[in-house]
Amino acid sequence: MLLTDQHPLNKSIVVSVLGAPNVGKSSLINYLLGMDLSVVTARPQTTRNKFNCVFTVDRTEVVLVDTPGLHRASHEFNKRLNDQAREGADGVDLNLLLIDLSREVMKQFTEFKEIFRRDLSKTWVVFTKSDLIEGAESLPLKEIIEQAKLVIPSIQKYFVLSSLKGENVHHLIGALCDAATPGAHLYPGGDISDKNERFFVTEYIRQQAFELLRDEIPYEVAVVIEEYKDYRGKEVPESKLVSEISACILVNRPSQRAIVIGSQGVMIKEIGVRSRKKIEALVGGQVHLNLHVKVSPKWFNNNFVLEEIGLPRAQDSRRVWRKK
Ligand SMILES: Nc1nc2c(ncn2[C@@H]2O[C@H](COP(=O)(O)OP(=O)(O)OP(=O)(O)O)[C@@H](O)[C@H]2O)c(=O)[nH]1
Ligand SMILES: [Mg+2]
Repeated sequence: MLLTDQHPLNKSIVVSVLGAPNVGKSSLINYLLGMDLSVVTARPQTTRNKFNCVFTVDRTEVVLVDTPGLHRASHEFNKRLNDQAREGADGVDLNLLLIDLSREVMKQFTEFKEIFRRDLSKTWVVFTKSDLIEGAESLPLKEIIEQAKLVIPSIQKYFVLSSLKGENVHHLIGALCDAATPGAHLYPGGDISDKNERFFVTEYIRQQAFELLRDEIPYEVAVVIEEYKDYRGKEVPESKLVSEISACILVNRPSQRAIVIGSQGVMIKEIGVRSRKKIEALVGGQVHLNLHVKVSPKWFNNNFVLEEIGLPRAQDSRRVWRKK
């Protein structure tokens, strides 16, 4: 789109949000968006796909790219997560590298550099979870940043904030708006993401599975949509019904299927009730959600399933098992 199609004072910036798992990438994004769009849980490796989302301040559009946390990976599935993070930084104007203040700080820079395996373009460091550290602003962060620049030379400045409390986030917002350059908005029509509702439906179901299930089970769960009927703008069978959705929760082993269903179906019912609330808030109306559980042994090595859940082959992918 030509700039002349839009307001002449429009500005835009595309910003990746990078860092280790669980440092608060999605939480910061949700705070900036002012809504719970991205999935947040207390577990690491919650986010599995990179996606864009957008907020505007006056005439400035800020496009944020949420990414999975970069981590050491030997399994095919984890390699694909890391590749999503690397791709999330492709072609952006700026990278935000999030560093969790409640964990060892320098290690996060060195591990990031080692796993990211590329040179980062223009980077700002965002120290997160400042509410967990007493006197966070009096920490020797300038010195830490000087050391970090030896590892990642493209670091330009840093922020210290808490997405939980909203402390200091306005400094980051101001700086992002200042760094935006004149140009057309990439999402002029009011869209808030490059992913569609189906994607967020699977995310919200998986979020509940992450929160309600224990041990390794959440990591061996994937969600795929089987049927998605959207009645908006159509003649609807029931006046308030917006969509009818059937989704399948994939698990690795039969014993996990029994746990996800729960005694007399209580667990799957709870996952359904909780995720439906979030889905209804997203689509703005009543939703029928039909969930079931399927055993798909080693789905995390199955190229078809991985592609279905938006994780294409990574550069360092191995040959993976294919279903005949
Ligand atoms: N105390 C505190 N907790 C936070 C803050 N930001 C995030 N958290 C918590 O940290 C945990 C992880 O947050 P996420 O936003 O999911 O982290 P992430 O970096 O997106 O994690 P992955 O998607 O797994 O890579 C959640 O329990 C959040 O509530 C913060 O500013 N303060
Ligand atoms: Mg996340």
